[in-house]
Amino acid sequence: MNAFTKLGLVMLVIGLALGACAGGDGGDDNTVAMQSGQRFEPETLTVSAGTTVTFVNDSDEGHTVTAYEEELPEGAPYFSSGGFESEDAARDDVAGGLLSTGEEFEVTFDQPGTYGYVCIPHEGSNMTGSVVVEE
Ligand SMILES: [Cu+2]
Repeated sequence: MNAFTKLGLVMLVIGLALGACAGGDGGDDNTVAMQSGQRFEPETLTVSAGTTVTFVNDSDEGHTVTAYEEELPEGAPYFSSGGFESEDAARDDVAGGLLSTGEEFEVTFDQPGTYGYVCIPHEGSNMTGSVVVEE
C-alpha cells in the first residue's frame, strides 16, 4: 500500500465517522418531549432563529401543543397541533389538536422572541412551556 492509498483510506474513515455523527445526532437539542406527569421537557427551550423544533409525545396520554396567542412575538405566525389558525379555534376543537403517544409536531421558529404555549387538556396542571428564539 503506498502513501497515497493510505491517505485515501484515512480520509475515507474520517468521512464515515463525521457522517455517522451527523446522522446519529437526531436533532435532540431541538426536541421538546411531552412526558408523563403532564409536563413539557424542557419547559423552556432556547434555539436560534430558523430552527425547526420537534414536539414529541413520549407519554401514554394525549396532549396538545397550543400557542398562547398573547405570548407570541409581535407578527409571529400562530402555531398549534392540529393546524389551527388561532387559539380560539384550537380551544373549540381540543380533540382535533391532540397528539397521541409517539406522535410528533414540528414548528419552525423564524422570528426571534419568546413563544408561550400550553397543552389545553392539562392547562389546569400547568402543562405549559416556552420556546426562546435568539437572533
Ligand atoms: Cu397534556
